[in-house]
Amino acid sequence: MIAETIATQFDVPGRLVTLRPIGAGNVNDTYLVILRTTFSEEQYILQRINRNVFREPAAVMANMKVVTDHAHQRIAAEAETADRIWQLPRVISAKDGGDFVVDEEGECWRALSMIASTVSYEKVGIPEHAAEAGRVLGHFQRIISDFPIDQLADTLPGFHITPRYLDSYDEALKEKIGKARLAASSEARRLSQFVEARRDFASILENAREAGELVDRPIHGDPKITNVMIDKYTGKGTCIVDLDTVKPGLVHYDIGDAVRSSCNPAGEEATDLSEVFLDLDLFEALVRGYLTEAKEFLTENDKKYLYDSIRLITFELGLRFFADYLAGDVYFKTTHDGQNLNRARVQFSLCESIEAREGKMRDILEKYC
Ligand code: GN1
Ligand code: MG
Repeated sequence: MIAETIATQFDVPGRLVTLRPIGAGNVNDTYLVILRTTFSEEQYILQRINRNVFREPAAVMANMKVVTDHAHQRIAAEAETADRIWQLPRVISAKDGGDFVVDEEGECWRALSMIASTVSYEKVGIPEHAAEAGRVLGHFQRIISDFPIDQLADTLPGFHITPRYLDSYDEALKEKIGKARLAASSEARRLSQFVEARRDFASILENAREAGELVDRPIHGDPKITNVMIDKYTGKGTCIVDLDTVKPGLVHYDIGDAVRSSCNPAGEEATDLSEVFLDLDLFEALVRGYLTEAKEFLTENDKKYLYDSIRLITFELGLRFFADYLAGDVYFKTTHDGQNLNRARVQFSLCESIEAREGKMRDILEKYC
């Protein structure tokens, strides 16, 4: 169903003026909706939840509701002493009172409040931005760290369990299309060797969890730099958006994802691999910002696995893109052929750069932990 028909079904005053696609998400479709009344303008964010990825949109929305309610209370309680106004979108109810609207085709739509006067970027160029990305993630994790995980549904089973992505990769290679795509490209074969050399490493966080060294907590799940909103006027981070992957998991998934996304100045869609690397200045800034908030809740065991989580989540995203390419581009949205293969090349290249900088990265982590 067209978004225009859905846009008027939420509890926002005014008449619909326009609606335009925004954001660069690889999963959901996102629009900015503008409505006007006689004396004001209202804007909100409308999203169609990708049912191919999120099989239970109702559970996603239930998680989002309870976590944002909790986070809003924590933000209010700390407001007096905070160095900025921290924000977080709230779920806007539908006119029928529900948390989302289901259209005739069974697609689920939700509305979220707009965090005005903020911007987000696809890449990080300066350490100040990386520091804000770290701070915003640390702040979010901290204010939800006391939320009981048994009240959160697992909305995406297997998410960030790296060995499971290896299984999907192996499955993809058994199919006709996977075999054909591998045979057709020497670059794909090079990437498959990259994967083979890291098979054992893929279980490092899951092994630590099984051994009881690491425990599940509420996590964001997708703290890539486009989800970090920066105040247009002050340059400070104000919030993290895209809360549909908030669920129980290891905080390491978030840390790894934030670093791989914020410390590669070339971004995820780079085509020239020589521009892809882990920038240590951006990394140091991100770690400094993150630990300002996270020092309070990270355990000694958590700290032990920080470097590995960065290497792992970068490898994992490369593997996810690569497996999706081999499976025929069925998960991540693409705009052109070979895009997922290229995205995989970028993440694997970044992973190599992270491996080459292990000593320096560990020193930086040590300095701020
Ligand atoms: C997807 O939809 P988006 O762009 O926020 C993906 C993340 C990846 C990211 C890479 C639910 O996030 O895990 O890191 O693409 N989200 C899901 O760009 O799979
Ligand atoms: Mg997302």
